[in-house]
Amino acid sequence: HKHTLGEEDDNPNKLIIDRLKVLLDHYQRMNDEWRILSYRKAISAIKKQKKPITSYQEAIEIRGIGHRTAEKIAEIIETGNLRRLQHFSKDDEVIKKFSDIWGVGSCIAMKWYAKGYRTFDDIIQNVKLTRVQRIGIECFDDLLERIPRDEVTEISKRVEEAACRIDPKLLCITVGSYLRGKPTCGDIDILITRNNSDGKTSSGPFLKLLNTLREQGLLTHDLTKHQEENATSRYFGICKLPGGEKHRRIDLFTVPFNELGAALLSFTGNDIFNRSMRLLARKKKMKLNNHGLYKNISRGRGGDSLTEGTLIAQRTEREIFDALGVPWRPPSERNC
Ligand code: DCP
Ligand code: MG
Ligand code: MN
Repeated sequence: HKHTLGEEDDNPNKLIIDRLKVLLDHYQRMNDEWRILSYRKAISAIKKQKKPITSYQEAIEIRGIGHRTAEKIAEIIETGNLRRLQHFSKDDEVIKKFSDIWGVGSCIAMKWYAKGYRTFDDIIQNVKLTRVQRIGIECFDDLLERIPRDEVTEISKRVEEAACRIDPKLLCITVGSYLRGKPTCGDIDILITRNNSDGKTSSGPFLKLLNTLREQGLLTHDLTKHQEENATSRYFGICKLPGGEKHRRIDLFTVPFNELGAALLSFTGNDIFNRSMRLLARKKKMKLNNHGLYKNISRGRGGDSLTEGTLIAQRTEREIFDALGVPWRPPSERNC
């Protein structure tokens, strides 16, 4: 439910409304249905008031405002603020910290919070964690840090050397923020493909590569489930340089050689640049994904494509830019 700006700025009770909205936001994060409803009702009742509310008594007389809300309104009138809000920001910090654990979303984080857990120790002692969540907690501090560019270069070199020893036709390209020239990276994203003029793909060597990197001790934890021979295109894991200090997130993708351009475009990012390219494709009745660019797409009301369309570009990024009618932009100019 949206309101025009003017409505709120003009309201004689703007301060009260603003403070109660902070409470509402908080309870929405906490999924506290009952309080969400009660604060929504209160806020909409106050918005209808033409005169400033100046006391507890005036507040309680408004339909939709109960005793507790009226007390809060009185505190806002008298002090200009609400003491409760200070506690809330601490609560939100806890939820934020929980949801920063790899494998924990905001839903789980709030569930834990609602059960009264406030620290990692609380969680470890009381929750049956998944394998991935345990890794997320174990490596928590390391994974919060960004990776210096030089270290990404060094890790990439080791992956590439191992790949080359397994199959000299494997091609490794470090993509993501690294390819866009960033001084630090959130993780290491490596695209792996194989020049398949001999008809072989990269999925066999990919599994071997993962095993080699595990044996070398470079890969320390797997975040993806056990790899099946035929579903091996994406690997999420954690790595550490021998003698290095920190665990780092690493993503490895293997793609068919003929799709390399589309894959490069997609995994180089950034995500905002990707979104704008895909939106442009959509406007031209095309579809762009990490496999290629397709034309003659008809879409349903929800925006889902109803037809497969015709593949028109996938081998190189330039082909895709050209087919979309977008001037070429090197990765360093895709930091939107
Ligand atoms: N990507 C995307 N949409 C997503 C996630 C990823 O389009 N929801 C693409 C664009 C990203 C690339 O994959 O640039 C790599 O994803 P990362 O999450 O690793 O993001 P970056 O490498 O860009 O940044 P960071 O330095 O945080 O890793
Ligand atoms: Mg990345
Ligand atoms: Mn990544």
